[in-house]
Amino acid sequence: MKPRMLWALALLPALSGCVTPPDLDGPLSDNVTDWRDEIIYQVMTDRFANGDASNDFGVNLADPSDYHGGDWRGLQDRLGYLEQLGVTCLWISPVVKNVEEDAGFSSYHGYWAQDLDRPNPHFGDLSALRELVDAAHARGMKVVLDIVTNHVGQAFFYDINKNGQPDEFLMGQGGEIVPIGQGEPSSDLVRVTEWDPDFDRDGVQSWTSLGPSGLAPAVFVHQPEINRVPPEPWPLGEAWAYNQKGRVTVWQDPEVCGCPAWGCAWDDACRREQEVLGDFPGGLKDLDTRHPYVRATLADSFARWIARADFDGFRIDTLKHVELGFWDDFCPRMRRFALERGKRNFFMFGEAFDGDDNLLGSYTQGQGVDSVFYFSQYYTVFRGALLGDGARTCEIERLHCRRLGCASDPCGEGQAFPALYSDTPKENGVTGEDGLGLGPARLPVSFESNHDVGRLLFFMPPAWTEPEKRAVLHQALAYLLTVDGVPALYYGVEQEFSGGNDPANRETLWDADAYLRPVWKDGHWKAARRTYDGDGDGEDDTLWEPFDTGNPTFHRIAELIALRKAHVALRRGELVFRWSTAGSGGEDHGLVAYERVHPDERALVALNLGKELPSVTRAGGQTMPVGFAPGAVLEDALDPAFTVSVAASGCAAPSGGGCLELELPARGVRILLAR
Ligand SMILES: [Ca+2]
Ligand SMILES: [Ca+2]
Ligand SMILES: [Ca+2]
Ligand SMILES: [Ca+2]
Repeated sequence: MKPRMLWALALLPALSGCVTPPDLDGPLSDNVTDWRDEIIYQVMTDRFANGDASNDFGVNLADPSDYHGGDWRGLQDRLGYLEQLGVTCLWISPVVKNVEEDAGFSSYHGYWAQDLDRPNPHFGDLSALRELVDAAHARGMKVVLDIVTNHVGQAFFYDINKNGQPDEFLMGQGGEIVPIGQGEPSSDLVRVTEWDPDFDRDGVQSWTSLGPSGLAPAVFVHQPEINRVPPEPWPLGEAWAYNQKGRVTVWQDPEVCGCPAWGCAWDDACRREQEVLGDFPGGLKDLDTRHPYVRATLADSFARWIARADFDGFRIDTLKHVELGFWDDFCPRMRRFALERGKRNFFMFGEAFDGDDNLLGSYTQGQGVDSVFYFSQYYTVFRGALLGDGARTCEIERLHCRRLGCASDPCGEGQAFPALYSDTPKENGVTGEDGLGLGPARLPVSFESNHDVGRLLFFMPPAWTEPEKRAVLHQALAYLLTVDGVPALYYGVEQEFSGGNDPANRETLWDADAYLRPVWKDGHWKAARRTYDGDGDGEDDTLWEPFDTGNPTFHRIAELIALRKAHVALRRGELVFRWSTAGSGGEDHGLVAYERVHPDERALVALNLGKELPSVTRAGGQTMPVGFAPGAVLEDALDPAFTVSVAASGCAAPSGGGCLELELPARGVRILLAR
């Protein structure tokens, strides 16, 4: 049967229940003026809000690895909450039908695709999804869909011993097979699971009692009770659609590729081969994305989701596990599809879970993604500088040098920095308000946490008090919402969630238990509802409610977003560093300051990352050069009682600018605008 006929058949049952099937060729809405104006909010749909009990099958709130019941209807019901926070764009979990469960875990996160053309019934039907997107658009909010092109769920096993069954056994160096429990454990025996065997560049090999027996057959299974059935649409149910090389092992063992203990270089050929062709951990089967039929199927399936639900962009999973050439093919197809239906500025940002700007920057070249999820910033700024003692804030400036280029090293240790991120707009790519294309270097998607890393509060030292932790969280949010690019918040940060690594960082927003904290009472620890000072009397006596909108962090985020919306400099201004420190100690220890410069206005943001002492922009008798004219009075947008004047001398001022001596308390932040 021809692929196109199968697609048509696959669509029919999925559409039952819809009043009107969506017109896949009809016009789409055009919603985005300039992506730098947007504030993304990442929602894990299953954990955000439960608006429809009728889809609560397989739900177990007590188990963090099970479905909890959140759905598109619930999200739609809570759009007012998000509007109050101020976010302008939802990024929702993958919507496609998944394998239900695997090894005791469920697919509540949505990353275990089984059918790319049908919605995940836990989240609702197609009409519920379309209603959510339409309701968001009616409020001026955009919706970005999370997609995976690299792999599907655990759909098949490799029948290494060719007995037709999925097995787990021990195997010696010579290929000898010893069933579990019937052999002596020895160092040259390895445990093999046919669901998830280790990487073999020649393809996963089979063995029989007679010895090597060629490629291990990929055997699809039929377990409809957990929806573990061959993936759809065609050819995703065919073995040849997969690379069949087994699970990437290079992460666990630096010696696999003969690399040093700290790991392989980003462009090491052996590392790249494993990352691109290996199965993703958890037995997620790697698609042969080089095959033209596979490419066509992925492009057609995801384009149909744009048409069905009127999405405004894609967040693309596992970017570095797909060959670079794929993105040069896939992304232009999506841009063309959206543009032909009247949707300009369709935005695609990719996730390469890696702190190396060489690697991240490589994805911004050519005609691939419009932007990347800014992992190098996450490690350098949020996990590094903000949680540190304030030493070497020049590393923050260096981060931006790697992206945009710098003539000299801000740490004073030598060389110039070439820009590693492309500043060349894509053909038919996203533009600013003036219609001119925006290159990836202008659009990194910044985040302080996401569903794959622990919450920022989780990583803060236990010795810090609650107010100290909150101050650092607020510094992080101030940086996130005043730096250039596109900021992305992870749901729950506004409720001060503090979960650790997956799944603890995927708290259930509507569940009162997610708002508990341990308190010492009557001689032992008890779980009690968190409280805060809601009326300003100095006592933390306001009970923290689910979807709380009165707590200090919800309030601070709303304030920062309102500032970003009100000041074009904070959204679209050039980023110019004014102050950073290269060593520890001294009166300027811990200070970092940057200006956002726009033709219409400028803003100055200063943070003291030091945890003990106040710090001042003065070193060697020189103060901070700023772009504001001498005599200008600057006011702190977060604390209007604070003002400071720009001096005519005291530094090497830029043309038209002046000098500023600014003191900040430990963990302090100021956002200064001309009064
Ligand atoms: Ca539900
Ligand atoms: Ca077997
Ligand atoms: Ca791959
Ligand atoms: Ca109070």
